[in-house]
Amino acid sequence: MDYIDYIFIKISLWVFTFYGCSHRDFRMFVNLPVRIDILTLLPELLNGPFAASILHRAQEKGLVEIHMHNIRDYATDKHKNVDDYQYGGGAGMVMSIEPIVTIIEKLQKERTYDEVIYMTPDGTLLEQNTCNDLSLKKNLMILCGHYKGIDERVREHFITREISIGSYVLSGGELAAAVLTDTIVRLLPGVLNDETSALTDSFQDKLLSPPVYTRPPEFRGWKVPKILLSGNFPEIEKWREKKAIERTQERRPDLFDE
Ligand code: 6GU
Repeated sequence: MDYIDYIFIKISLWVFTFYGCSHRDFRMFVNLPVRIDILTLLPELLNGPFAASILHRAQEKGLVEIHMHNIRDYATDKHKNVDDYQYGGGAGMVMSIEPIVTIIEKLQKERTYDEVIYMTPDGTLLEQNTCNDLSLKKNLMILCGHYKGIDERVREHFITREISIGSYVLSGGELAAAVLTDTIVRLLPGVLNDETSALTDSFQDKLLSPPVYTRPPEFRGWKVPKILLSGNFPEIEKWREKKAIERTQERRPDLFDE
């Protein structure tokens, strides 16, 4: 059944793309929840982020299913070991191949995965275009690394994408997986109340967002820019664009280079 779903989705995506429909239209049309399976040694680290706010609501609405799998449950020895010393010597443990492969293959028997993602500091730096791309997929598997990382053979034979969330080192891939999941889920149609709001995010058009204000119009003598109170929407749009460009030039000039 899942395989038939998959073929159906692939064919409809071609048809939609052919007729120039947006991917959001497509997602509305197939109306299937996105499934994200997270493989981790520390599921408790992820329960918090998924139990609140937008990620929680998206699950309640049936727009996304997030399934957590504890890699330790798939350890084969009686001590439930999931790591071992690295060949060749050196400090730090390496996550063993067997428990990880057992769970990946078990899941792959149940459905087809569009991507098997490994969260790692030496992966490709996460950018908005990757989030956009992943938000169009149906089944995603995310593997969180720990210690010195995972046995390289898992990466060679199972991983389709390796992602880092920045040039710094986290204790494990869990927080990075939470970041990645959030960036994907908020793009699914129906997740955000204001459907256009994800499209006007910083980065969606390679620009940072302009400054925003709300009431009161004056606080301790600090005034909201007059133009925003003018009701002149074409001029407001122009002002916002100018500010967005200024801000990008000032803070992230690299965004203009790409
Ligand atoms: Cl994905 N994992 C770890 N452990 N550290 C990171 C990271 C990922 N991205 C940036 N630093």
